[in-house]
Amino acid sequence: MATAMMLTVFATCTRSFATPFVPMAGNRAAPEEMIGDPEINPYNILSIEPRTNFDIVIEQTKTAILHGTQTTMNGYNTGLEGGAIVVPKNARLSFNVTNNLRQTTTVHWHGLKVPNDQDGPFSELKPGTKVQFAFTLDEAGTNWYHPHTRPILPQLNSGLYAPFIIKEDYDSQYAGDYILTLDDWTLSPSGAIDDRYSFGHMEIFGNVETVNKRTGADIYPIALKKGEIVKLRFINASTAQWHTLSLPGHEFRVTHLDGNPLVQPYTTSSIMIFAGQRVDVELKGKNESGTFYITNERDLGMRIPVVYTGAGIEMNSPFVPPESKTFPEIANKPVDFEYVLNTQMTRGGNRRGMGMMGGGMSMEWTINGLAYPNSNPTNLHVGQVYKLRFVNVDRMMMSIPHPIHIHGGHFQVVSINGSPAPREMWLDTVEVYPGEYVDIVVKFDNPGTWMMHCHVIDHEDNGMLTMLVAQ
Ligand SMILES: [Cu+2]
Repeated sequence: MATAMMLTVFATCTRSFATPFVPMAGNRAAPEEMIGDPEINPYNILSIEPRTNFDIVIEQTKTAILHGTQTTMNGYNTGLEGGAIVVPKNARLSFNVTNNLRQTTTVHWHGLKVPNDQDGPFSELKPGTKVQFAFTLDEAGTNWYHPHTRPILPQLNSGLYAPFIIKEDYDSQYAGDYILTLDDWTLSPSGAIDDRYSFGHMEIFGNVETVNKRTGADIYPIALKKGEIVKLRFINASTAQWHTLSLPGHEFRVTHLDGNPLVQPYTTSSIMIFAGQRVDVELKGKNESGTFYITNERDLGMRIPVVYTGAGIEMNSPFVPPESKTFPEIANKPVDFEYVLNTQMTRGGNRRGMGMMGGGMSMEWTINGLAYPNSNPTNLHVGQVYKLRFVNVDRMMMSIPHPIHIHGGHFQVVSINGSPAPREMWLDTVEVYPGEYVDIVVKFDNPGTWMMHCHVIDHEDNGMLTMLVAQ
């Protein structure tokens, strides 16, 4: 009872979020002279030739996120930095995956439109075993891959994620093409990943933030010349945290959301990226010298240096916007299925993370009042267009937007709180703010049982997951 009252008292207001974290000393930005050579950034994939075959080894690694410490983590080894995969579109791809961990895992290709049996969540990979995936992708874009073995939180939090880039022909015309995978970690002073996830500890918001698993002055710089345009591919691999990124004195031109090219690209001074989402932007050089920093709303080490290296040749954007593919008459189409997102107290259960409340009680996150595996699947027909509504009625303490992710393809965001979406937006993960609702339309081209879940992994692990069964 006391706990329930506390939750009510601390109910949050829409779009006004407390961001609790455990501050950690020694993680502040370093002076400018400590920035590395701007010409050296292994996450600049401009010169990386796309390949159709990859061997992926899942293994334990050690990384010095904090100076003088070693963080034991897990990772994908593909031979490219950070386990990256860079492939061409319209080619038959194959991936030979070996699990060298002592735990069972799965590989999910987030954002890729693949046949259901290649999607990954149901293909268990036991320790010491191998599995092969093969598929063809006809759309370029910035995606990523990560485990989907429930509970997902410990594996994703252990650093098990990597970028998956399908290159477009014109990407090679940029002056640079950078992958920037964002994450936050709860690290002890010795550098160990804090794996307790106890309620009140609030692991979901870490105390160290990283770009490509590096923090502060260790983050690789982006080299830029006046007049040139570079492409920046942001991926949010955080299990819950969102990042609002800006670069003083500059604007971003957003070309892709969740890997999908925008019919109408737009210019903005800041981008917001929720767990699971990707945002591709163009950045044009305005100066010949100086260093600027892309930062987010916190001071936990996410500072990406943009280093000017002189005057370049004035460039025009190579980006080619696609034709509109919006479904006809979607604005007036009635809602086919509604999903009410909420939290509730429950007794017992094998809950982890934020779900643990003590006293035999735990929290669960629900869709239409039910937590997975009790949630009701939705039956759909392949090739038919459906309008889905997500209503976030969650008013509990620490209610945060639920980024709802659907496997198996992309959906179009039609409206937010009844107002038309600001532009034609195709996503695979859409944020639904507390007290708000979002309408999307989706059409499955491939049959199968597709997951739909919150990409705040604690919410997913504690119930906010259901199935869309396309037949
Ligand atoms: Cu959620």
